Amino acid sequence: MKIERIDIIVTCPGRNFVTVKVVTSDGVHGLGDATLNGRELAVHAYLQEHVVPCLIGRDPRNIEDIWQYLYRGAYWRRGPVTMTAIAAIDMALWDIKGKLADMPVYQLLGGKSRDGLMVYGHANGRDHAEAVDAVLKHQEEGYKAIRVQSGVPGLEKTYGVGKTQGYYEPAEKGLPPEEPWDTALYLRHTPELFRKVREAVGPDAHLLHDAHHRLTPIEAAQLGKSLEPYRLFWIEDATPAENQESFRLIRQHTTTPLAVGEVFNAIWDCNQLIREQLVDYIRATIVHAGGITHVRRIADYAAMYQVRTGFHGATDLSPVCMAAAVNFGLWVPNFGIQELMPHSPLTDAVFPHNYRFEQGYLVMDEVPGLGVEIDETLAAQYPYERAYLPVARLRDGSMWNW
Ligand code: CS2
Ligand code: MG
Repeated sequence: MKIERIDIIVTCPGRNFVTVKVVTSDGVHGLGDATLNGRELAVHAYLQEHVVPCLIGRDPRNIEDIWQYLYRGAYWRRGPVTMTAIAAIDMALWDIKGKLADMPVYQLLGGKSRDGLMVYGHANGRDHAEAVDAVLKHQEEGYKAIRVQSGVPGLEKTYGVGKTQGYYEPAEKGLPPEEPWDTALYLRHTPELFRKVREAVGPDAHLLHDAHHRLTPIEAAQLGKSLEPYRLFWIEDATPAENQESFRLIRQHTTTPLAVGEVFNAIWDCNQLIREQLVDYIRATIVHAGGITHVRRIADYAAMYQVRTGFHGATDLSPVCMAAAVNFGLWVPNFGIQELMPHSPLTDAVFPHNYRFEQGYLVMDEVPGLGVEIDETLAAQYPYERAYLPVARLRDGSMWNW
């Protein structure tokens, strides 16, 4: 059996997605998500110009050897573009292997460890009242875990608060929008937001919050400490994690659990964080961290230190990645939680998939491969439109972390 063709499908049903389709000489095909929000065409070019020529004619069943070939053979190892490209090929090869075996990928990994994945939804509000309403709405919809983000009085815009309720897509067409940031205002108002939310939602709901890389370590420690009365499930991206050691300072001051890793692309990005148990959940996701083959290594390493998975699941990860994440989450023993920002109905039509939301969990049937397809005719109707994630600046104009 040989890899006969590799198509790279770029489509923009409301936002850009890049999808790899690997076609074998036996007519079996597999899909992989290659979407890197704001840098989509970099991955497209990496695949088209540097990966595809090397894979035509290879045996698609040799997943590990192809992974090692693409990782070691690049010479210039790691990085979001390289590891997203490798991830896309890897997902597609696992999809093919599942179809050949007539099994879901979770069976190939080791079978089910659970019947469904507990997910967390996004409750956003321009102010605290709207945020509380959004949390209660999510609770009514059956979510057991809810991420809460709200506007900050005195700040025109902030991360996580969309123009409309429910659906939040940060990338905007045109050049990167600039958003103001003021940490002091955020630290002053966030505890009050969670006091109101916890009071409204009761003691059982899992509440999460994303600080989105915006705090220094001591500010993150202050936030974690101030939120302890509201017993969060986690604070995510409390501080930029290139300096893994910085989480030691946060840990010294607060017991609020910490999650990190959606921008990670290799096990080395989180080696110290896991080994020193500086975090409680690792968020490295299948599309940006080298695919199922590499994320499995991260999860197994994390399990040795009682760190659980909490994969990224934003709207810029396509249903192909989400299908892979559901297969992975059904198997992985140290599963923690799965993020779920529902895609738009149009995106779901472009990517018909088997996973579905039921009473706070993602479940899927026993379908071969990843359980997702792409409607290429519909996809072709939505050409790529360049879009960027925002940038953030402090009041004095200094560039900050969006
Ligand atoms: C966020 C993402 O979902 C999250 O936790 O951090 O929405 C992130 O901002 C986007 O995925 C960036 O493309
Ligand atoms: Mg995040």
